[in-house]
Amino acid sequence: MTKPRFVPLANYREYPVEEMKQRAATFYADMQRRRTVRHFSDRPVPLEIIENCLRTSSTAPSGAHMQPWHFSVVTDPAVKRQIREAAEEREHEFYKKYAPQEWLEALSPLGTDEHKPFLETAPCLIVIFAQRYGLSPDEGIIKHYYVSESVGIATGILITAIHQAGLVSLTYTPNPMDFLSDILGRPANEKPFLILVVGYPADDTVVPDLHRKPLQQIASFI
Ligand code: IYR
Repeated sequence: MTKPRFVPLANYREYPVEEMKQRAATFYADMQRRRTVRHFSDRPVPLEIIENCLRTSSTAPSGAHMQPWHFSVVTDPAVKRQIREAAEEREHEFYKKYAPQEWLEALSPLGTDEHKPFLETAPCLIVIFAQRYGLSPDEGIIKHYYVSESVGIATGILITAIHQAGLVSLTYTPNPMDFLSDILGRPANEKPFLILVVGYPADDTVVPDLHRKPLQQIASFI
C-alpha cells in the first residue's frame, strides 16, 4: 500500500463575496456566448493554443487520478482526409440505413447529414481517446476507474478552454468510431471517445436557432 502524501493547498484563492458574484456572472455570460459550429474556416491555429487547451483539459479530476485520456491532434491534411472518408462512409450507413425515424426527427433542427466537409476544412481535429485500462512500462495492466465520467469531464473542460481562447469547436461522434484507432495507430486499451473539431468559424457561419433550458428547468433547490 502506498502511504498518502499531502502538500499544503497553496494555490487556492478566496475572493470577496461581491467579487465572486461578479466572476460567476461574467463567466456565465461568456459561456452563454459559446455555440457549437459546423462551418469552419481553413485558417490555421497556432499549435501553442491547442497545447495549452490540452494542458487545461488534463487538469480534470479523474477516478483514482488515473487521467485516463489521450488526445491525438490531427493537422495533417492527408490524415484529415482519411478520417473524413471513413467517417462519411459510417454516416452514409447511419443516415440511409440504421438511424431510426425518431432519431432523424430529433436531429432535423440541426440540419446535419452524411457529409462532413469540416473534417478537412477545419485546421485541427482533436481525437479524444478513453483509456479503458492503463499499461505499465512492462506492459502490465493498470486498472482505471470511472473512465467515461473522467473523460467526459476532461472533454467539457477542453471545450471551455477552446472557447475561452477565442476558437470554436464541434463535438463530433461518428458511429462506430473504431476506424480512428487504426488511422491514428492507437493501442487496444484506448477507445475513441469523441472528435473535437477546432478552428475559426467560416465567414457568415449560421447556427441553429436553439435555446438553453432556464435554471428552473435544470435545477431544484431543496
Ligand atoms: N453522427 C451523426 C448524427 C448525429 C447524432 C447526434 I446525437 C447529434 O447531436 C448530431 C448528429 C452526425 O454527426 O451527423
